[in-house]
Amino acid sequence: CEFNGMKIVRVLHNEAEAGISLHGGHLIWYRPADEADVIWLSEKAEFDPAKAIRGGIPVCWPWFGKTATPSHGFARISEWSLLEHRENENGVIVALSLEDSDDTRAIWPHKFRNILTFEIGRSLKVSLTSTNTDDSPWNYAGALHSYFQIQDIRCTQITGMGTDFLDSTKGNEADSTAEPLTFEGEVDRVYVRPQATITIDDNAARQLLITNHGHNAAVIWNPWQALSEAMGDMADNSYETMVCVESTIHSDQTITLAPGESHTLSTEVRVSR
Ligand code: TA6
Repeated sequence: CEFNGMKIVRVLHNEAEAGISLHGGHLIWYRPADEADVIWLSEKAEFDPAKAIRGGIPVCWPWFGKTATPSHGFARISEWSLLEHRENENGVIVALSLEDSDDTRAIWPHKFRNILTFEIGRSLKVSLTSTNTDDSPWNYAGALHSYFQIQDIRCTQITGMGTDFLDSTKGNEADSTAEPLTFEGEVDRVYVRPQATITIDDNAARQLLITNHGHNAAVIWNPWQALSEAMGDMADNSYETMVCVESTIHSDQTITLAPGESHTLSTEVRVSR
């Protein structure tokens, strides 16, 4: 169906509801039955085919950050195709695909196939399988750049990120913190040795358990007040109710795929009380 002029797949199941935009292969909401939203979507999000949607789960691929243009790669601003949708005993499975085209090869000169699978039920699992369909190896980085809905960033604690990180607000300077991680200002960090499961303690009201696979880093981001005010697609105080925790293949540690090889990056989230 349509949502703000975009084609989306809307999932309505007794275990959960979700919306997935074909623009970007972007999950824009996920709500398990009898739960508040798990994924944050900006109230000022722009649904423009040339831009990434602010919030949800953007797919950053085949690079992470501003190492090239467009920022965070082209996957999050590409039109994905619906491959299949079906039900199993846990909920609904939706799969999208994105393959190289003249447009993508003009930006990144390689052949590829990406399959993005969403498993929507009491938990949400997003898996991105990238395959080299070319005749020579290529490297890639990326992230499932999940924005999580929280009650109050000042009352949020995060564990499982590990201690060592590169600080993107200080030119990637190496630093470390003790756990749990709390927030008093802008945070933009690449944690280099995260645990497989990261926990967001949301104001002691609920925990979001995030389990990642196929990653080699976890990024955490909250823009805080000044940056939110500077962004046209975020309300001034909206940083208070969001935090990004990202299953990441870091640009310093790209993954190499030989012809025919595949790799899967995934993230799974479930609510615990
Ligand atoms: O993942 C953190 C980050 O790379 C930040 O540096 C910040 O810029 C954020 O992503 C959002 O990037 P975007 O290109 O969506 O504005």
